[in-house]
Amino acid sequence: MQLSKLFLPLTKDLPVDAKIKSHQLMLRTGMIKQSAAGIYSWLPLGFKIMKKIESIVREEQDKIGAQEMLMPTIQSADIWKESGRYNDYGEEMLRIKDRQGREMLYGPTNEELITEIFRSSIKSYKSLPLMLYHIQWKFRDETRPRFGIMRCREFYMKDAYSFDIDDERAKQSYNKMFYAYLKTFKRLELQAIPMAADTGPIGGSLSHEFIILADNGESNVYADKNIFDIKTSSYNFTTDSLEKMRNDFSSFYAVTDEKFSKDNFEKKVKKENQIITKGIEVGHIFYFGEKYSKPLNCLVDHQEGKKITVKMGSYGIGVSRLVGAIIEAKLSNDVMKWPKSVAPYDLVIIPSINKNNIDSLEKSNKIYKELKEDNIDVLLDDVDENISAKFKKHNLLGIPYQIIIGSKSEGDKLEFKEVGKDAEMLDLKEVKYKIKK
Ligand code: 5CA
Repeated sequence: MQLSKLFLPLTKDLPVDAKIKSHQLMLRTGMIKQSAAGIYSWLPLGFKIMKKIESIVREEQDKIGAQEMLMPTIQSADIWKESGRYNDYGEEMLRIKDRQGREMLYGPTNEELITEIFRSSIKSYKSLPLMLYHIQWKFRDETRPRFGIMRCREFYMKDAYSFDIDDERAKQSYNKMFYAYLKTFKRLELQAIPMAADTGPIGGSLSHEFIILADNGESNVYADKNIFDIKTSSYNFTTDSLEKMRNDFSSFYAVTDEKFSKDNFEKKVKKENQIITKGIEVGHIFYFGEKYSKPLNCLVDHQEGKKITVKMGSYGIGVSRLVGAIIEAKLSNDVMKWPKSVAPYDLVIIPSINKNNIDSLEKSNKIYKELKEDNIDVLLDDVDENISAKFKKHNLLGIPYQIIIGSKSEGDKLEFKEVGKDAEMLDLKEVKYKIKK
């Protein structure tokens, strides 16, 4: 892509309510545009990054055997009345009437709808275990939408649902998701800590929030620092190993405000291991057994003609929130570096276009074509502005690798830089090797 053609409306004047660095960066680099309070359009740069995050989330769900589907954003109020949540959900739910006067709503989550789909299609225990997920927009009429897409009203979520015949097997499904979450966040180069959590309006007895440490996080975090040393790679996808993984995490104190007790913290965690900090919730998983399947009468035939109520869990990841969370974790001193797995481009070519360097754009164009032919997703900064303005802009865009075509790049050797590291002189073959590695 040539930067001169990219729809990238950079902003200099930030609204006063852009208080945290991710919100500011997303506006400055034209990733999003607010259309109403807590509702945003995703412009090409932001959308591309979010789609890459979504792909990683999807791949890790598929790997554990969850099946993707798509439910609508608009739901009928009827099933919510059956579960009893239509009243309980309160003002956070956006209620709508269609032209026939039927009560509808914009889904804040999908436990009811998925249970209805399951109960009308699955009759036998032989179809279990089953895990289904979709990645879809949600709406919650938050009282105070803030921090840009971090706490907004319309947001993009991966929500998965598990169906099992008994508690024990349901916990195995829970552990599989727990594992998939750790792997997902690792691929996003984030350190996410699972923490025992309250279940709120979703309900249930067992729940974990996945929290990323960040100064601007909304959650206060109290943890034993040893929890950061647990290596996900030391577990495998067997029932025993997954159970051990969850027990290992549970053996260390790690909670947010709702579960915090000063006495317990001081009793369980040695002074030198105590961490008190802030974090961002990027995922939340719940085991709630029969909370929805019972009122919605979701039964399967079991052996000897017995019918049993299915046991369910639900598992959310804030896909759009993750874009902001990654910025909070990776932006430092006004220099952004996207993790390679989700970077909007693999590499940017920055020519210094000025009178002394008329060849630089031509040379850049040649390199650009060659890299594209080799399937490297490259951005060419062909905008006519001075080099220091360009560097400033690219510090914010955060493309992890740069080729700078200026006085230093001579002959075959190109000035190549990985953001945050020293520049080196490489030929194009070496550049390709580095990018593809
Ligand atoms: N039904 C369950 C699991 S599928 C559920 O809705 N869980 S949740 O309420 O915890 O939301 C899941 C994830 O969505 C959260 O961990 C968070 O990352 C994201 N999320 C929740 N509310 C918002 C919001 N207002 N703005 C942006 N992301 C949000």
